[in-house]
Amino acid sequence: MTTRQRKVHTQQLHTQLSRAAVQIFAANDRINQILIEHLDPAAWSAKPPGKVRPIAAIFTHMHNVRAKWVRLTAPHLKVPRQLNRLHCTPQQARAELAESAARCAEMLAEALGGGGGRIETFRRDGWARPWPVGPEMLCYMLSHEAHHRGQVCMLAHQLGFPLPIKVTSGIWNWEKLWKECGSPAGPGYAS
Ligand code: NI
Repeated sequence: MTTRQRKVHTQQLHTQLSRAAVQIFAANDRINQILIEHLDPAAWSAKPPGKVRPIAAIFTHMHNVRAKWVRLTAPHLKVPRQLNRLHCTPQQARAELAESAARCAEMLAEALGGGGGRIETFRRDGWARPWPVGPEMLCYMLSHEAHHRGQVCMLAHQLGFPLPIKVTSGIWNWEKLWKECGSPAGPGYAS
């Protein structure tokens, strides 16, 4: 391979990675949207036993953490506004999560696109050591959300409002998620 071919190949990989990251984060947010949509409204701010935050506070936390990632990592993008856990309705949470997901997707596209972007490191928190951009940042972001979704599903169950099976199994239908996010060919295909 010549130097030029290698350069082209590297750029192709970056393009592929950044496109996939955008689709993956969109599908990830689609799962959040499905959960909120099908959650019994009574479960939204119900107080769980013990020192556990209510479901509303979990989703506003997820949004606020995304806003922090964007503020610290890509301040040149429009930083999403913070949500108040006490006054946020499910509808507001859905709208604001869609907004912060779009910003995160923009951030990922720029960070992983290889060259030309302004983002060189991922700063997950003010106290944390920044990481050079790469697939790790995407994995970290997804793990955070999946962790909290697990809490939401468990809390809904404990509070007496279990999510229907079509929802808990639907969030694993990745072909459908991809389709709903505008990628009809499904995971792995450039569509
Ligand atoms: Ni968290």
